[in-house]
Amino acid sequence: MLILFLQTIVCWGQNLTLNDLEYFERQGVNVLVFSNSFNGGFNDEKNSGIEIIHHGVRTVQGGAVRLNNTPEQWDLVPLMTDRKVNRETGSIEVALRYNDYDFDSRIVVTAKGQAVEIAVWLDKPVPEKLAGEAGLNIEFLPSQYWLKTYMMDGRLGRLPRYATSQTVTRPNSEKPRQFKGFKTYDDRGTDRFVDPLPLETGHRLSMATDDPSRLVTISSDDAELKLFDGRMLAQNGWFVVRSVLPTGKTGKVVTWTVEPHAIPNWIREPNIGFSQVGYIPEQPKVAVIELDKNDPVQTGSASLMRLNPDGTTEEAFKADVKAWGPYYKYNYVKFDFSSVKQPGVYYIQYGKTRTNDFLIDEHVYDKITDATTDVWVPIHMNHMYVTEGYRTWHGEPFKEGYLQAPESDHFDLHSQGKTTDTKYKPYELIPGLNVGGFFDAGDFDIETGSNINVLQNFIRTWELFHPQRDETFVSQQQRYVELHRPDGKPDILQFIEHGVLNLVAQAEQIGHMSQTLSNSVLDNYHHLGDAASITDGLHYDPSLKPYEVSADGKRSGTPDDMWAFTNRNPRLDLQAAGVFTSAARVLRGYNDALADRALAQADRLRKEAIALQSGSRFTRDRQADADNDWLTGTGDGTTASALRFSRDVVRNLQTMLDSIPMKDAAYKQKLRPAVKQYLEYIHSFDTQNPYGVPIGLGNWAGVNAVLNFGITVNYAHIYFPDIVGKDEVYRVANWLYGCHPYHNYSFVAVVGAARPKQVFYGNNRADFSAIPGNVAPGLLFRKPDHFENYDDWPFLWGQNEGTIAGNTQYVIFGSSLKNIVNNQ
Ligand SMILES: [Ca+2]
Ligand SMILES: [Ca+2]
Ligand SMILES: [Ca+2]
Repeated sequence: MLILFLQTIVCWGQNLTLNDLEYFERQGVNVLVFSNSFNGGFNDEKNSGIEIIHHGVRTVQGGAVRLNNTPEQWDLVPLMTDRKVNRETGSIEVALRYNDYDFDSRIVVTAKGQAVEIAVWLDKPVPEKLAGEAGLNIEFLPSQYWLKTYMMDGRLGRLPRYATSQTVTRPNSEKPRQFKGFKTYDDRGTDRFVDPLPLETGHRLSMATDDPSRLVTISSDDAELKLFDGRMLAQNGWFVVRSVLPTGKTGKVVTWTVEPHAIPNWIREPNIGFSQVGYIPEQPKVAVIELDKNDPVQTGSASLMRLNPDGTTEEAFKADVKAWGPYYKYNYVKFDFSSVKQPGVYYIQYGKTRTNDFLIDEHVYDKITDATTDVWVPIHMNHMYVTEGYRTWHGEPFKEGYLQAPESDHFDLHSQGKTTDTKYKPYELIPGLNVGGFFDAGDFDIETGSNINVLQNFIRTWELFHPQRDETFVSQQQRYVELHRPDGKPDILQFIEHGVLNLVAQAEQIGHMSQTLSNSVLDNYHHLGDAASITDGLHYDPSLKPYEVSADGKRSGTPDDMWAFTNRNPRLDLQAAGVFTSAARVLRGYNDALADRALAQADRLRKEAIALQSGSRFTRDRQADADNDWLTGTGDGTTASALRFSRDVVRNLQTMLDSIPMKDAAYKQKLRPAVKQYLEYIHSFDTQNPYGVPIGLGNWAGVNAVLNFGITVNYAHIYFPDIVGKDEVYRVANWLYGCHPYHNYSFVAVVGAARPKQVFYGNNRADFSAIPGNVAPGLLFRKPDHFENYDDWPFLWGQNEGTIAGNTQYVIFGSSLKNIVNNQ
């Protein structure tokens, strides 16, 4: 009792302190102050400002001066113009600015015992336009707070699972400007916007009074606290606590005391990383165990337990774990059970932590690409009705076709310049584009570059592996796709045909490749639901009033038609020419008419693109052309002998490996030094991080780089098994299927027998669901030392959105891995 008592005293005495990484820390609590800034536009805006990592989970973010009760993705964000760390006062000060309103503020965060004080300072009063709109906000992650209790000034309430609070409407003139002047909402001609009303108002708020791991108390004597539900406006909204800044005042205008509760002596449970898909008997099997830096158990042994078919459990193997060392905020040890080769069902036990079960079996990799090719890809076929059993995934989208985009500095990184580079006038219908193509990702545009990637990936898959798998019915004539209904045609050929149909139509109708076929208005860009209902299916007719439909029922005054962004990019045209040449080769004998159309456009685009860009970029673009037309042999591989730097090997080895089948033995021999260099590159990851793969630190997590790495390792092994041994090919599979930081779930939806991730940023994300076969970007890095992949909150695209380019790249990775495993 005495010892417990003393420990409690020690813990109560532990204060938040400013650490070397410039955030406030005590055991179980990290408070970050603009370690990550807002971006404005493309980057996810739910990743910035003042953030709290609470018992290992980043549950609070968005602390900043904001201009809305519940800011959406495209509401204005403050620009951080300065950040000062003052170690003497134990405080961090940031200067924030809204250029649109010439509005500056400062936020000073100071450690005060176990709490932080967050204060807003103004040198000039809030501008009149923002009076009553500018406020200090902070946001709480709904999936970690819903169904939990809160208390405001002694009044209790429960945070709702679904947004059901109240709203009012206000004149649009009162709404602060949104990103580039766009609007996230369709006001149906009312000229009013929706504003949520608070769930509660007062001066002392406790969030999650029923959960010590999530309990945060906020109090303010000088300002009123309001609690809002951001999901009233947007499904990806968070719970928001806000104090409106007073008008006409300067100096310290709002002061909050924020105290995140810390569970005494809290230690994060070990995360045992292993492959949820399982292992084949002969492969290396190493679990990576991620440990809290305060975890006293950094050594000891782990066991591999076997679940026998008679219901008994036995210890199959036991060994000491080996220390790897620290990597960012955690420590890592490894448990090597490679010696266990007996097929069976196993789990890992380390201390009190046991994993779910997994297989050791010859066939664990046999089905790793099926969900992606049979389910994810056909669901992303645009301009088709797509059905599966009793369920319709979507009707036929965009029946009204695509209009020529006018000049626009647009969203989603798109733009249209002053000229159209086409024979069409702005807003004129460009005929014939509503055919074929694939939805980009969690959104529904046809991103031309990504659609070219899809074709490259499927053409490579076809030419390397000739997969005859037929699980999908595709009728271009009926514009109808049915999953799990074989139609006698290999699905991959049908996907290639579908991709070519759109891209060739672009070349024929526009004269060159579009940048994108995308949404004209922001209010339908964030669409969640049936793709066929994004637009009304009627041609836009500006002579009609908004929302009016013509007497013949074919036109409407609603400006919802999609746009084609048509500024000419010869480099993109060259890429398309390359892929058209390859596609024609594949489609010959399957769809000769389409193969002829593709070849005709390839020849024309190539000639025109080269003529358009004489001069310095010519050589580079010829190389791009060769990269993409990878099997035609136009890339002569001369770069191989000129390789001097290892970064060239990393970048170019795949292209050179792909050229081997068309080359002589001497060419392959010339590649040997490059492959040896690549092996050094592979091994460099063994010391860079505990997982042995390239881990990205960008705002979009690094699965594409990991897949690229995996594909190159696989081909280096296929062509040079004496240099790159077979053991290397399992690195990326382990990472994808569960051996990674944060949690041990498979990053591929439904793949990973026992525990794939549950939620992804697919177009069904509002249902907290996934589209099978999706590959998550994975592990998102938040500065300065936190990796994250939410599995209860799908809405952060940098960690949970799958793309057509990435998911078809996964098909190549998976196909090549299966090929290596099954041809042993
Ligand atoms: Ca897009
Ligand atoms: Ca088929
Ligand atoms: Ca329309």
